[in-house]
Amino acid sequence: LHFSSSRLKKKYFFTFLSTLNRGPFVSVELLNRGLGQLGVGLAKLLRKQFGNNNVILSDIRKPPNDVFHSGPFIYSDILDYKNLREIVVNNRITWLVHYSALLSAVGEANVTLARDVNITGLHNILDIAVEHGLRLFVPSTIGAFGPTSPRNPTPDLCIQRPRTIYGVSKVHAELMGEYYHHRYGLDFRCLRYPGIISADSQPGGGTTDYAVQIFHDAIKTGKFVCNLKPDTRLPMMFIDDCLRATLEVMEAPAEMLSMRTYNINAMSFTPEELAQEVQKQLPDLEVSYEIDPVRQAIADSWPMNFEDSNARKDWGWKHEYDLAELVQMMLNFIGSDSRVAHVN
Ligand code: AKB
Repeated sequence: LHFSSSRLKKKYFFTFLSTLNRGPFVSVELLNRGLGQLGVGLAKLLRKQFGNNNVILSDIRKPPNDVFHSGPFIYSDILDYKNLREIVVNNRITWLVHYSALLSAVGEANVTLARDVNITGLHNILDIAVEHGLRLFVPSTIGAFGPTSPRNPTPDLCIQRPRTIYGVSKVHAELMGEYYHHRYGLDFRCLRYPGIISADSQPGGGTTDYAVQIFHDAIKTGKFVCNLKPDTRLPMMFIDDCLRATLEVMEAPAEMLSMRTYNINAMSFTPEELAQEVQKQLPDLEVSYEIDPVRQAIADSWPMNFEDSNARKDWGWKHEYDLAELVQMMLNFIGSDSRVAHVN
């Protein structure tokens, strides 16, 4: 019905699904929210551009009602290869966006589950993509670097010896994707995301979560307890920039890509700098620090600044949001949301 132009022939299959019900240690809210924000956000963007019915979301859990009713949704388990194949064939899928992963902090608490979802899940996706000639996007992260990487700034190509299962699985994804590209001609594309800040959802088990939580707490209670030291500098990005970058690299003509895995960046700040920027709008905000040693050790091994000149040069990456605009957007969004909640 909708296949009148070649553009509309594309179908995207999102696997931002989780395997939560396999592990007893993970809170459903944490993992699902963390992954959902990007998958759902990207799906909205793609649906706007390519039509609602051409973008299929999948998960092993029923998503919130607004997502569930906003377009096609299919139950699917990343570890069930036959089911993945069935979905791809039955829906004539041509693009695959693979968001399934346990993030850094939650992964350290559930290494076996993280290994299953992040590594075995990726193997299934790679095989499906090669078998069916799909274009594949897999996000990577600043977490793919470690304490022996240059940290300020971190270039695209350098030592990668991460110390988390999340980081190890992401280096594995980068290398496997690139290997399948060279070996089998797979159209694999990958961006290393900084900490992504979104107002749509609660944080989801990552080390950069503090930079989302501060906005919720600032508006709800006027008090924020930060689990990283005040001078911990990490690269960050507002979600709208991240989603646009993802769509841009997916659409970039292959000849523009000199690499298959790119760093992307927008800004870099510390908890102290973020708190000061929020306090410009909410001067009564009280910030204190209770350091989480696991998250702090992870953050101390990650890039402080991310070097993304290759993305800028090759396919024209350009961020729009700096710290001040990010804070404004987050406060507007969460503020208006909580006012609506109060009225209701
Ligand atoms: C995390 O903190 O684990 C993620 C990431 C930077 O990949 N937000």
